[in-house]
Amino acid sequence: MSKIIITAAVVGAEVTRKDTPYLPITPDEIAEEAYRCWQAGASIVHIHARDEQGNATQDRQVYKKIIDKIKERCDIIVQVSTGGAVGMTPAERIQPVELAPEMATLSTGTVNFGEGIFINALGDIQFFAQRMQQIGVRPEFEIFDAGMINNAMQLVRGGWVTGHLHFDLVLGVPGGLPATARNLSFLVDSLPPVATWTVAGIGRFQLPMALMAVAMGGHVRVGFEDNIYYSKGILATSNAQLVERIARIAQEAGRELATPAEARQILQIVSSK
Ligand code: KMH
Ligand code: ZN
Repeated sequence: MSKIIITAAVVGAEVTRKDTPYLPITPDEIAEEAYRCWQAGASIVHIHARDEQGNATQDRQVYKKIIDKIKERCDIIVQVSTGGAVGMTPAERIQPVELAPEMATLSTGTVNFGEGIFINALGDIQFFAQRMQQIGVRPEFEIFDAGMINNAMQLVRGGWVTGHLHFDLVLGVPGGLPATARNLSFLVDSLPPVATWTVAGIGRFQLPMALMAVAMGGHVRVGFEDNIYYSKGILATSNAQLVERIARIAQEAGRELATPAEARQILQIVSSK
């Protein structure tokens, strides 16, 4: 079986300190959490930024602080969010891409997102994709529902995205595709054969979806952005704890962990910064 890439989504935009006291918020805290996840076996860290009040921000300077502090500590691949939080404008959301990180997320469709609507109009998706292509940032397609794979392939056919294709199948968002084995299998079957994929199960579906990905040869995403619990009613005390568990299980199942350098090869990220 191929090596497995673990992505740690350490903060997100929605979780608050009221939900979990263990949420990293400041650049130092987020960088330290990324480092601990790297030590535990993660090779990608998916980051969002927070302002001093703990609210989601796409401010380029805050992202810069986080990225610089991560790079001081380890060689984990930094993947910035272009999703930001519901209600942000495309101009706000694109900011961290301008820092030329190795990767960024690219959501390819609009979806109900709990009480809100996560809006991704076609023109905006093309704008994000174009800027990533100009700057040399590898996109990870964020797929919240089946039609978003078609939208991603439309971007590929239109030349907005070139090179290796990598998908994050986000299952279990209220308003998106539910996290079931059948849905995961259906999405994976809908991808082009050359693509790589990871799965992000939301809430209590994080672990079962990750287990399926381990068995199916996919990659996994864990972390507080998607789930704050270690088990029913018991908060995880760090993102690293969630990484450690899936790293241990994956290795037991014969999936060696990809180092960041190996993940760069698998995802064909050319420039190692
Ligand atoms: N916070 C969500 C509305 C991404 O990072 O690209 C969008 C999100 C996706 O988190
Ligand atoms: Zn995110």
